[in-house]
Amino acid sequence: MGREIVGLGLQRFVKAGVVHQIRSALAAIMIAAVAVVAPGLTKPVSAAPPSGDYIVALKDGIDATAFAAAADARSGVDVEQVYSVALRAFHAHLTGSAKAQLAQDPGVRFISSNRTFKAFAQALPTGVDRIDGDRSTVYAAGASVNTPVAVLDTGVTPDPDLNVQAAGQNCLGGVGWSDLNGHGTHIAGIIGAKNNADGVVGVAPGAPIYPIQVLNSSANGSDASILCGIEWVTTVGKALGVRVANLSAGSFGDDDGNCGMTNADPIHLAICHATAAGALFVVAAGNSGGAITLTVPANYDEVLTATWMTDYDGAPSKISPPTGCNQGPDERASANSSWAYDYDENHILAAPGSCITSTSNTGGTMVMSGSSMAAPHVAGTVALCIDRGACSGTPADIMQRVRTDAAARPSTFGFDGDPFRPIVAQGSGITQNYGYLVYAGGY
Ligand SMILES: [Ca+2]
Ligand SMILES: [Ca+2]
Ligand SMILES: [Ca+2]
Ligand SMILES: [Ca+2]
Repeated sequence: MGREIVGLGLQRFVKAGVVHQIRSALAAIMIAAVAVVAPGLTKPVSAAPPSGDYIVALKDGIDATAFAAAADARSGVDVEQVYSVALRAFHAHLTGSAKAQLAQDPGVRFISSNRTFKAFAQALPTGVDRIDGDRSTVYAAGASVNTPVAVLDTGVTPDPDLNVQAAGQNCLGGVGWSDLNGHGTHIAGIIGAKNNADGVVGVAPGAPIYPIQVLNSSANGSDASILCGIEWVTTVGKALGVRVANLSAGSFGDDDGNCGMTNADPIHLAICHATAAGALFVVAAGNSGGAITLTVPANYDEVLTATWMTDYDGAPSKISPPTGCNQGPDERASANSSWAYDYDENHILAAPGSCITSTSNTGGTMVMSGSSMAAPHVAGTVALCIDRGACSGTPADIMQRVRTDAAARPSTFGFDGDPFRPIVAQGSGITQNYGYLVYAGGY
Protein backbone atom coordinates (compact mmCIF):
# COMPACT_ATOMS: atom_id res chain seq x y z
CA MET A 1 0.00 0.00 0.00
CA GLY A 2 2.64 2.46 1.02
CA ARG A 3 6.30 2.68 0.17
CA GLU A 4 8.89 4.63 2.07
CA ILE A 5 11.29 6.63 -0.04
CA VAL A 6 14.49 5.84 1.78
CA GLY A 7 16.23 8.78 3.37
CA LEU A 8 13.51 11.22 2.61
CA GLY A 9 11.31 10.70 5.60
CA LEU A 10 8.33 10.73 3.31
CA GLN A 11 5.87 7.93 2.89
CA ARG A 12 4.48 8.18 -0.56
CA PHE A 13 1.51 6.12 -1.56
CA VAL A 14 2.15 4.60 -4.94
CA LYS A 15 -1.34 5.06 -6.15
CA ALA A 16 -1.82 8.31 -7.99
CA GLY A 17 -2.02 7.47 -11.73
CA VAL A 18 -1.62 3.81 -12.39
CA VAL A 19 -3.47 2.28 -9.46
CA HIS A 20 -6.40 4.58 -9.93
CA GLN A 21 -6.65 3.39 -13.50
CA ILE A 22 -6.52 -0.21 -12.35
CA ARG A 23 -9.16 0.43 -9.75
CA SER A 24 -11.40 2.16 -12.25
CA ALA A 25 -11.00 -0.78 -14.60
CA LEU A 26 -11.78 -3.15 -11.77
CA ALA A 27 -14.84 -1.14 -10.89
CA ALA A 28 -15.99 -1.32 -14.48
CA ILE A 29 -15.62 -5.09 -14.49
CA MET A 30 -17.60 -5.33 -11.28
CA ILE A 31 -20.38 -3.24 -12.70
CA ALA A 32 -20.49 -5.51 -15.72
CA ALA A 33 -20.72 -8.62 -13.57
CA VAL A 34 -22.54 -7.58 -10.48
CA ALA A 35 -22.79 -11.03 -8.98
CA VAL A 36 -19.07 -11.66 -9.05
CA VAL A 37 -17.46 -11.40 -5.66
CA ALA A 38 -13.79 -10.52 -5.68
CA PRO A 39 -12.18 -12.72 -3.02
CA GLY A 40 -9.49 -11.14 -0.90
CA LEU A 41 -10.65 -7.61 -1.49
CA THR A 42 -10.66 -6.10 1.96
CA LYS A 43 -11.89 -2.78 0.71
CA PRO A 44 -15.16 -2.36 -1.11
CA VAL A 45 -14.65 -0.84 -4.52
CA SER A 46 -17.13 1.88 -5.28
CA ALA A 47 -18.30 2.62 -8.79
CA ALA A 48 -16.71 6.05 -8.71
CA PRO A 49 -13.48 6.84 -6.90
CA PRO A 50 -13.74 9.39 -4.05
CA SER A 51 -13.57 12.79 -5.65
CA GLY A 52 -13.16 15.17 -2.69
CA ASP A 53 -9.54 16.33 -2.42
CA TYR A 54 -8.47 16.93 1.19
CA ILE A 55 -5.66 17.31 3.71
CA VAL A 56 -6.43 15.43 6.93
CA ALA A 57 -4.39 16.94 9.78
CA LEU A 58 -3.88 14.71 12.82
CA LYS A 59 -3.35 15.54 16.45
CA ASP A 60 0.04 15.46 18.17
CA GLY A 61 1.15 11.96 19.12
CA ILE A 62 -0.80 10.22 16.35
CA ASP A 63 1.26 7.93 14.10
CA ALA A 64 0.38 9.46 10.73
CA THR A 65 1.51 6.44 8.68
CA ALA A 66 -0.49 3.93 10.71
CA PHE A 67 -3.51 6.20 10.87
CA ALA A 68 -3.45 6.82 7.13
CA ALA A 69 -3.08 3.10 6.41
CA ALA A 70 -6.10 2.29 8.53
CA ALA A 71 -8.09 5.08 6.93
CA ASP A 72 -7.08 3.93 3.45
CA ALA A 73 -8.55 0.50 4.15
CA ARG A 74 -11.98 2.05 4.56
CA SER A 75 -14.47 2.60 1.80
CA GLY A 76 -14.38 6.06 0.31
CA VAL A 77 -10.81 6.87 1.34
CA ASP A 78 -7.89 6.99 -1.11
CA VAL A 79 -4.70 8.09 0.63
CA GLU A 80 -2.16 9.69 -1.70
CA GLN A 81 0.64 10.96 0.54
CA VAL A 82 1.54 10.98 4.25
CA TYR A 83 3.44 13.68 6.19
CA SER A 84 5.00 12.89 9.58
CA VAL A 85 7.47 15.61 10.51
CA ALA A 86 6.53 19.11 9.39
CA LEU A 87 3.05 18.14 10.44
CA ARG A 88 1.17 14.91 11.06
CA ALA A 89 -1.26 14.67 8.19
CA PHE A 90 -2.16 12.91 5.00
CA HIS A 91 -3.46 13.86 1.59
CA ALA A 92 -6.49 11.83 0.51
CA HIS A 93 -9.43 11.71 -1.79
CA LEU A 94 -12.59 11.22 0.27
CA THR A 95 -16.25 10.66 -0.35
CA GLY A 96 -18.59 12.94 1.57
CA SER A 97 -19.55 10.21 4.02
CA ALA A 98 -15.95 9.11 4.56
CA LYS A 99 -15.02 12.72 5.28
CA ALA A 100 -17.84 13.05 7.79
CA GLN A 101 -16.72 9.83 9.51
CA LEU A 102 -13.09 10.90 9.64
CA ALA A 103 -14.03 14.30 11.04
CA GLN A 104 -15.55 12.49 14.04
CA ASP A 105 -12.33 10.58 14.73
CA PRO A 106 -10.65 11.79 17.94
CA GLY A 107 -7.25 11.56 16.24
CA VAL A 108 -8.19 14.10 13.58
CA ARG A 109 -7.30 17.74 14.21
CA PHE A 110 -9.01 19.13 11.12
CA ILE A 111 -9.83 18.32 7.49
CA SER A 112 -9.21 21.03 4.92
CA SER A 113 -9.66 21.25 1.17
CA ASN A 114 -6.54 20.70 -0.90
CA ARG A 115 -6.18 24.21 -2.32
CA THR A 116 -4.49 25.14 -5.57
CA PHE A 117 -1.26 27.15 -5.28
CA LYS A 118 -0.17 29.32 -8.19
CA ALA A 119 3.19 30.83 -9.01
CA PHE A 120 3.46 34.63 -8.89
CA ALA A 121 5.09 35.38 -12.25
CA GLN A 122 3.91 36.79 -15.48
CA ALA A 123 5.32 35.18 -18.56
CA LEU A 124 6.74 38.54 -19.67
CA PRO A 125 9.96 39.51 -18.92
CA THR A 126 18.90 44.26 -12.94
CA GLY A 127 17.88 43.30 -9.55
CA VAL A 128 21.20 42.10 -8.16
CA ASP A 129 22.85 45.38 -9.05
CA ARG A 130 20.00 47.41 -7.59
CA ILE A 131 20.24 45.74 -4.18
CA ASP A 132 24.03 45.95 -4.42
CA GLY A 133 24.79 42.27 -4.61
CA ASP A 134 27.70 43.50 -6.67
CA ARG A 135 29.11 45.16 -3.54
CA SER A 136 29.13 42.08 -1.32
CA THR A 137 32.44 40.66 -0.12
CA VAL A 138 31.72 37.43 -1.99
CA TYR A 139 31.20 39.17 -5.29
CA ALA A 140 34.29 41.37 -4.87
CA ALA A 141 36.45 38.30 -4.23
CA GLY A 142 34.96 36.35 -7.14
CA ALA A 143 34.09 33.73 -4.52
CA SER A 144 31.11 31.45 -4.00
CA VAL A 145 28.48 31.14 -1.34
CA ASN A 146 28.31 27.78 0.40
CA THR A 147 24.99 28.27 2.16
CA PRO A 148 22.38 26.16 0.40
CA VAL A 149 18.88 27.24 -0.58
CA ALA A 150 15.87 25.04 -1.23
CA VAL A 151 13.82 26.22 -4.18
CA LEU A 152 10.23 25.00 -3.82
CA ASP A 153 8.97 25.59 -7.31
CA THR A 154 8.55 24.05 -10.78
CA GLY A 155 11.90 22.25 -10.46
CA VAL A 156 15.31 23.49 -11.56
CA THR A 157 16.94 22.44 -14.81
CA PRO A 158 20.68 21.82 -14.42
CA ASP A 159 22.69 24.60 -16.06
CA PRO A 160 26.43 25.25 -16.16
CA ASP A 161 25.78 28.64 -14.53
CA LEU A 162 23.95 27.07 -11.55
CA ASN A 163 25.17 24.94 -8.65
CA VAL A 164 22.19 22.58 -8.71
CA GLN A 165 22.55 19.71 -6.25
CA ALA A 166 21.90 16.10 -7.13
CA ALA A 167 19.53 15.70 -4.19
CA GLY A 168 16.04 17.05 -4.63
CA GLN A 169 12.45 15.99 -4.40
CA ASN A 170 9.54 15.50 -6.71
CA CYS A 171 6.36 16.31 -4.80
CA LEU A 172 4.01 15.76 -7.72
CA GLY A 173 4.16 11.98 -7.92
CA GLY A 174 6.60 12.01 -10.82
CA VAL A 175 10.27 11.30 -11.24
CA GLY A 176 13.05 13.90 -11.21
CA TRP A 177 12.72 17.63 -10.90
CA SER A 178 13.71 19.07 -14.22
CA ASP A 179 11.91 22.36 -14.86
CA LEU A 180 9.39 22.17 -17.72
CA ASN A 181 8.06 25.67 -17.01
CA GLY A 182 11.06 27.96 -16.49
CA HIS A 183 9.82 29.62 -13.30
CA GLY A 184 11.99 27.57 -10.89
CA THR A 185 15.18 27.80 -12.94
CA HIS A 186 14.78 31.56 -13.30
CA ILE A 187 14.40 31.86 -9.52
CA ALA A 188 17.43 29.64 -8.92
CA GLY A 189 19.47 31.96 -11.16
CA ILE A 190 18.45 35.05 -9.20
CA ILE A 191 19.47 33.34 -5.95
CA GLY A 192 22.71 31.74 -6.97
CA ALA A 193 23.92 31.98 -10.57
CA LYS A 194 27.69 31.67 -10.60
CA ASN A 195 30.07 34.63 -10.69
CA ASN A 196 31.77 33.75 -13.98
CA ALA A 197 31.79 34.84 -17.61
CA ASP A 198 28.48 33.10 -18.43
CA GLY A 199 24.84 34.02 -18.18
CA VAL A 200 23.99 36.06 -15.11
CA VAL A 201 25.24 36.35 -11.52
CA GLY A 202 23.01 35.69 -8.54
CA VAL A 203 22.75 37.49 -5.20
CA ALA A 204 24.56 34.56 -3.52
CA PRO A 205 26.85 33.46 -6.35
CA GLY A 206 27.28 29.70 -6.65
CA ALA A 207 24.99 28.89 -3.72
CA PRO A 208 24.01 25.21 -3.70
CA ILE A 209 20.44 24.92 -4.96
CA TYR A 210 18.16 22.07 -3.92
CA PRO A 211 15.31 21.68 -6.43
CA ILE A 212 12.03 20.73 -4.77
CA GLN A 213 9.35 20.36 -7.40
CA VAL A 214 6.04 21.41 -5.86
CA LEU A 215 4.55 23.17 -8.91
CA ASN A 216 3.76 21.49 -12.22
CA SER A 217 4.69 22.57 -15.74
CA SER A 218 1.85 25.12 -15.60
CA ALA A 219 3.31 26.44 -12.30
CA ASN A 220 0.38 25.12 -10.27
CA GLY A 221 0.59 23.11 -7.08
CA SER A 222 -1.63 22.28 -4.13
CA ASP A 223 -1.56 22.04 -0.36
CA ALA A 224 -0.45 18.42 -0.82
CA SER A 225 2.58 19.22 -2.97
CA ILE A 226 3.60 22.25 -0.89
CA LEU A 227 3.32 20.19 2.31
CA CYS A 228 5.60 17.59 0.72
CA GLY A 229 8.13 20.37 0.02
CA ILE A 230 7.97 21.70 3.57
CA GLU A 231 8.37 18.13 4.84
CA TRP A 232 11.56 17.83 2.73
CA VAL A 233 12.95 21.07 4.17
CA THR A 234 12.26 19.86 7.71
CA THR A 235 13.80 16.41 7.21
CA VAL A 236 16.35 15.92 4.43
CA GLY A 237 16.94 19.64 4.00
CA LYS A 238 17.66 20.09 7.68
CA ALA A 239 20.16 17.22 7.59
CA LEU A 240 21.84 18.87 4.59
CA GLY A 241 22.09 22.23 6.36
CA VAL A 242 19.31 23.97 4.44
CA ARG A 243 18.11 26.95 6.45
CA VAL A 244 16.61 29.05 3.69
CA ALA A 245 13.69 28.08 1.45
CA ASN A 246 12.18 30.13 -1.37
CA LEU A 247 8.49 29.73 -2.18
CA SER A 248 7.20 32.03 -4.91
CA ALA A 249 3.63 30.73 -4.89
CA GLY A 250 0.48 31.12 -2.91
CA SER A 251 -3.18 30.49 -2.44
CA PHE A 252 -6.22 32.07 -0.85
CA GLY A 253 -6.40 32.00 2.94
CA ASP A 254 -6.18 33.81 6.27
CA ASP A 255 -3.51 34.10 8.95
CA ASP A 256 -5.22 33.00 12.15
CA GLY A 257 -2.25 34.04 14.28
CA ASN A 258 -2.27 30.49 15.63
CA CYS A 259 -0.24 28.49 13.12
CA GLY A 260 -3.36 27.33 11.29
CA MET A 261 -4.79 25.47 14.25
CA THR A 262 -7.77 27.82 14.54
CA ASN A 263 -8.65 28.06 10.84
CA ALA A 264 -7.57 24.56 9.77
CA ASP A 265 -4.64 25.59 7.55
CA PRO A 266 -2.15 22.73 7.17
CA ILE A 267 0.42 24.88 5.33
CA HIS A 268 0.57 27.33 8.22
CA LEU A 269 0.97 24.54 10.77
CA ALA A 270 3.75 22.93 8.72
CA ILE A 271 5.59 26.24 8.20
CA CYS A 272 5.43 26.98 11.94
CA HIS A 273 6.98 23.58 12.68
CA ALA A 274 9.60 23.98 9.94
CA THR A 275 10.46 27.47 11.21
CA ALA A 276 10.81 26.15 14.76
CA ALA A 277 13.16 23.52 13.30
CA GLY A 278 15.39 26.32 11.94
CA ALA A 279 14.32 27.07 8.37
CA LEU A 280 13.43 30.58 7.21
CA PHE A 281 10.82 30.64 4.45
CA VAL A 282 11.11 33.54 2.04
CA VAL A 283 7.87 33.88 0.08
CA ALA A 284 6.43 36.10 -2.63
CA ALA A 285 3.80 38.65 -1.61
CA GLY A 286 1.64 37.93 -4.65
CA ASN A 287 0.63 39.85 -7.74
CA SER A 288 -2.87 40.91 -6.72
CA GLY A 289 -2.15 44.62 -6.32
CA GLY A 290 -4.09 44.31 -3.05
CA ALA A 291 -3.21 43.44 0.53
CA ILE A 292 -1.48 40.16 1.43
CA THR A 293 -4.16 39.64 4.08
CA LEU A 294 -5.94 36.97 2.03
CA THR A 295 -2.86 35.30 0.54
CA VAL A 296 -1.05 32.37 2.12
CA PRO A 297 1.75 31.90 2.96
CA ALA A 298 2.56 35.60 2.39
CA ASN A 299 0.38 36.72 5.28
CA TYR A 300 1.96 34.42 7.90
CA ASP A 301 4.01 36.41 10.44
CA GLU A 302 6.54 33.54 10.57
CA VAL A 303 7.75 34.02 6.97
CA LEU A 304 9.80 36.75 5.29
CA THR A 305 7.54 38.13 2.56
CA ALA A 306 8.96 39.86 -0.52
CA THR A 307 7.02 42.65 -2.22
CA TRP A 308 7.81 43.67 -5.76
CA MET A 309 9.33 46.99 -6.84
CA THR A 310 10.37 48.09 -10.31
CA ASP A 311 13.90 48.97 -11.30
CA TYR A 312 15.15 49.00 -14.87
CA ASP A 313 18.79 50.10 -14.61
CA GLY A 314 20.29 48.57 -11.48
CA ALA A 315 20.49 51.97 -9.82
CA PRO A 316 18.24 54.38 -7.86
CA SER A 317 18.03 56.60 -10.94
CA LYS A 318 14.73 56.68 -12.80
CA ILE A 319 14.72 55.72 -16.46
CA SER A 320 12.12 54.76 -19.05
CA PRO A 321 11.06 51.13 -19.40
CA PRO A 322 13.23 49.08 -21.75
CA THR A 323 11.82 48.03 -25.12
CA GLY A 324 9.49 45.07 -24.74
CA CYS A 325 9.05 45.20 -20.99
CA ASN A 326 6.98 47.93 -19.41
CA GLN A 327 6.16 47.23 -15.77
CA GLY A 328 5.32 50.80 -14.79
CA PRO A 329 7.52 53.58 -13.45
CA ASP A 330 11.13 52.92 -12.45
CA GLU A 331 11.78 53.17 -8.68
CA ARG A 332 8.21 52.56 -7.63
CA ALA A 333 6.41 49.66 -6.00
CA SER A 334 4.73 47.69 -8.78
CA ALA A 335 1.03 48.46 -9.04
CA ASN A 336 0.57 44.70 -9.31
CA SER A 337 2.53 43.83 -6.19
CA SER A 338 0.58 42.78 -3.15
CA TRP A 339 1.33 44.90 -0.07
CA ALA A 340 0.86 44.74 3.69
CA TYR A 341 -1.40 46.48 6.14
CA ASP A 342 0.43 47.89 9.16
CA TYR A 343 -0.09 44.68 11.13
CA ASP A 344 1.90 42.70 8.57
CA GLU A 345 4.73 45.18 7.98
CA ASN A 346 7.15 43.50 10.40
CA HIS A 347 7.84 40.53 8.15
CA ILE A 348 8.18 42.17 4.73
CA LEU A 349 10.97 43.49 2.53
CA ALA A 350 10.93 44.75 -1.06
CA ALA A 351 13.05 43.60 -3.97
CA PRO A 352 13.23 44.11 -7.73
CA GLY A 353 10.79 42.00 -9.73
CA SER A 354 10.30 43.78 -13.05
CA CYS A 355 11.95 42.67 -16.29
CA ILE A 356 14.48 40.50 -14.49
CA THR A 357 17.00 38.61 -16.61
CA SER A 358 17.97 35.24 -15.19
CA THR A 359 18.73 31.64 -16.12
CA SER A 360 16.44 29.94 -18.64
CA ASN A 361 15.38 26.30 -18.35
CA THR A 362 16.09 25.92 -22.05
CA GLY A 363 19.60 27.36 -21.91
CA GLY A 364 20.86 30.92 -21.81
CA THR A 365 18.78 33.57 -20.08
CA MET A 366 15.24 34.85 -20.15
CA VAL A 367 13.28 37.81 -18.77
CA MET A 368 10.42 37.41 -16.28
CA SER A 369 8.46 39.74 -13.98
CA GLY A 370 6.50 39.33 -10.76
CA SER A 371 6.76 39.07 -7.01
CA SER A 372 8.05 35.57 -7.79
CA MET A 373 11.25 37.30 -8.95
CA ALA A 374 11.40 39.56 -5.87
CA ALA A 375 11.43 36.68 -3.37
CA PRO A 376 14.66 35.05 -4.64
CA HIS A 377 16.48 38.41 -4.36
CA VAL A 378 15.56 38.30 -0.67
CA ALA A 379 16.25 34.57 -0.27
CA GLY A 380 19.67 35.05 -1.89
CA THR A 381 20.42 37.92 0.47
CA VAL A 382 19.50 35.76 3.45
CA ALA A 383 21.81 32.99 2.22
CA LEU A 384 24.59 35.54 1.67
CA CYS A 385 24.07 36.97 5.17
CA ILE A 386 24.20 33.50 6.78
CA ASP A 387 27.23 32.56 4.68
CA ARG A 388 29.18 35.66 5.75
CA GLY A 389 28.32 35.11 9.40
CA ALA A 390 26.32 38.31 9.72
CA CYS A 391 23.07 36.37 10.16
CA SER A 392 22.74 33.78 12.90
CA GLY A 393 20.25 32.52 15.44
CA THR A 394 16.66 31.60 14.83
CA PRO A 395 14.77 32.23 11.59
CA ALA A 396 13.12 35.19 13.35
CA ASP A 397 16.56 36.57 14.33
CA ILE A 398 17.79 36.23 10.74
CA MET A 399 14.66 37.84 9.32
CA GLN A 400 15.02 40.84 11.61
CA ARG A 401 18.76 41.18 10.88
CA VAL A 402 18.24 41.56 7.13
CA ARG A 403 15.26 43.85 7.74
CA THR A 404 17.28 46.02 10.16
CA ASP A 405 20.18 46.25 7.69
CA ALA A 406 17.77 47.28 4.91
CA ALA A 407 16.14 49.90 7.13
CA ALA A 408 19.57 51.38 7.96
CA ARG A 409 20.18 52.43 4.38
CA PRO A 410 19.84 56.12 3.53
CA SER A 411 16.54 57.15 1.96
CA THR A 412 18.31 57.66 -1.38
CA PHE A 413 18.75 53.88 -1.59
CA GLY A 414 15.03 53.24 -1.59
CA PHE A 415 12.02 53.61 -3.87
CA ASP A 416 8.55 55.09 -4.00
CA GLY A 417 6.49 52.93 -1.66
CA ASP A 418 9.14 52.26 0.97
CA PRO A 419 8.68 53.62 4.54
CA PHE A 420 10.46 56.89 3.60
CA ARG A 421 7.85 57.68 0.94
CA PRO A 422 4.79 55.54 1.67
CA ILE A 423 2.01 55.03 -0.82
CA VAL A 424 -1.31 55.95 0.77
CA ALA A 425 -4.50 54.86 -0.96
CA GLN A 426 -6.65 57.80 -1.97
CA GLY A 427 -9.99 57.84 -0.23
CA SER A 428 -9.36 55.13 2.36
CA GLY A 429 -6.14 56.71 3.63
CA ILE A 430 -4.72 53.20 4.08
CA THR A 431 -0.94 52.91 3.90
CA GLN A 432 0.15 50.23 1.46
CA ASN A 433 3.32 48.87 3.08
CA TYR A 434 5.97 47.37 0.81
CA GLY A 435 8.86 47.41 3.27
CA TYR A 436 12.42 48.63 2.76
CA LEU A 437 14.43 47.59 -0.29
CA VAL A 438 16.53 44.58 0.67
CA TYR A 439 20.29 45.32 0.80
CA ALA A 440 22.89 42.70 -0.09
CA GLY A 441 25.86 45.07 -0.28
CA GLY A 442 26.78 44.87 3.40
CA TYR A 443 27.62 41.17 3.61
CA1 LIG B 1 25.08 48.02 -7.51
CA1 LIG C 1 27.30 33.50 -14.30
CA1 LIG D 1 0.01 38.08 9.34
CA1 LIG E 1 16.31 52.51 -11.36
